[in-house]
Amino acid sequence: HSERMKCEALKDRITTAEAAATLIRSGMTLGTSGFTPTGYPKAVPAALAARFQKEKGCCINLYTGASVGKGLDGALAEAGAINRRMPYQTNTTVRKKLNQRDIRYSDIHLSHFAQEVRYGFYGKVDVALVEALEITEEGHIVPTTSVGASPVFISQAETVIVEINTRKPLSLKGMHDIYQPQDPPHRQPIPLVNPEDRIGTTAIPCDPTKIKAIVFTDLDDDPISFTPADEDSQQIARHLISFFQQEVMAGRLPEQLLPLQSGVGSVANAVLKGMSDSPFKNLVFYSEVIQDNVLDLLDNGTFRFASGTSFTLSPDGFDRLYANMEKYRNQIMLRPMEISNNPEIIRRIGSIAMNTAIEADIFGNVNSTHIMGRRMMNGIGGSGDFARAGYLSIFATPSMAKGGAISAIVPMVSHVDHTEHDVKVIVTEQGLADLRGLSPWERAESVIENCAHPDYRPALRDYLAAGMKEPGHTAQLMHEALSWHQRFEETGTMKP
Ligand code: 0RQ
Repeated sequence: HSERMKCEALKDRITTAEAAATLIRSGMTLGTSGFTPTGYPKAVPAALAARFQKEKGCCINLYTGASVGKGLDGALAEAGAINRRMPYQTNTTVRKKLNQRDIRYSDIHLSHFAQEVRYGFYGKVDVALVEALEITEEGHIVPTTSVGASPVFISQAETVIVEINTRKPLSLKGMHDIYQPQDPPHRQPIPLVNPEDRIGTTAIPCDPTKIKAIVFTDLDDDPISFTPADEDSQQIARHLISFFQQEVMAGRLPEQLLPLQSGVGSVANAVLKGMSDSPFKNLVFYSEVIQDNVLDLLDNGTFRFASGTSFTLSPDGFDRLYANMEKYRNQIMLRPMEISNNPEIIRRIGSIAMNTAIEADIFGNVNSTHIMGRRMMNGIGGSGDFARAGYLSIFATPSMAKGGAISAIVPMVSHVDHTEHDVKVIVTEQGLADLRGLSPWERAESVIENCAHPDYRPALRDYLAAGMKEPGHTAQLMHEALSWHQRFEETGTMKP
């Protein structure tokens, strides 16, 4: 154990997962490591969920970086033990329970979440539970395959529990860059000017007296698999690449573009994959998650550097990373999500934000979270951080869902995550609408003619024509705006 637990004073804190879990009691708020199903604690949550299964009626608030593995939020949700959940999730049991209003879920911009925990907006964090590669001589904590919100949980919590995961190779050490901003009104500019800049430490500072339990484990993260890109997604990627080429020709983007951000989901994956077939080389990626296709893009020279807050890799992807650490060490950096998603940095470096919409309306508002206005899918994640502050903010979606029964281009979105003021470009497999500088009715024409599926274009044109007969600025029909969603709920299709 001495190779990974270097702090002499903490030797007597090494214990079992069951004993460590007794430090977490009903009514507490637990802040854990993990951002996407990687780098989250596994042994203590399993012991905790088993205990809560037996002791009925126990409940905790669970805060994480973003989504985590099913052994953490899924197992606790199955035990009926989650009261509040923040700030993002993708687990099926959690999703079901929050849509039944059994779990109180607050869907928060990821860049806001970390600082607002520090401001005390969400109450006290009783226990921070984090996965680590090692504990240093000083008692500082070296994270594993994600950083997420661990620095803020560790700094705020009274009690820290560390799971040292021996399955994660020590060669990951040095890939992290931990920096925590000061609080207002004395906040200094974050000294990150280039995406490659190292501005912090390789371990998360921690007062060692707060570390009450250390558990050794060798449990694996949940395996992640990716769906291969379908034809629609590949078409979206082609539209985007030709848009970037036009922007370079027009002098609005440099030849190496600007740092790219890519969201989660199958469409976002396909877009990144499509960059491999583009003429662009030596690009920089400043985003949240480093997926398998980012390794591909680094290997084939499309990217020269990638910054994120987590490695969201398949088992093969991890094998590749670990086998080539000396190469990737100079090309990849993991940061706290408060930095990866920080609007100050995103605005400074001029990020090209590419995120996915569930639906978009003809005026440019985007819904990324709610199905039919009511049912929560995942959450806003970091899409809003990048969309508002980016140089360009792009939203992609296939033009139809559910075999054509749903148009992803609607008169009015059933929930708004990204407003028309933040959305610069909408792209579907049909084409791309560049909304910059357009009036509401010009935007509507562009979205209908470029992005909507031909099956739905006539009905959208009729809607716009009727709206234009009403007085006002935006051609919206109050009595019809959500009638497409209502029709779907009543008849199973949005088609008239
Ligand atoms: O339903 O699961 O029943 O098959 O929605 O749709 O096409 O598989 O989309 O995997 O790309 O995810 C926006 C959810 C897209 C994701 C979203 C149905 C469709 C399917 C999923 P099924 P796809 P993707 C930073 C960036 C927000 C967070 C974010 C997301 C399911 O990208 O969560 O961007 N984004 N974070 O059939 C009804 C419609 C629909 C619809 C699709 N219009 N109406 N159902 N579906 N369109 C990253 C982080 O923060 C970690």
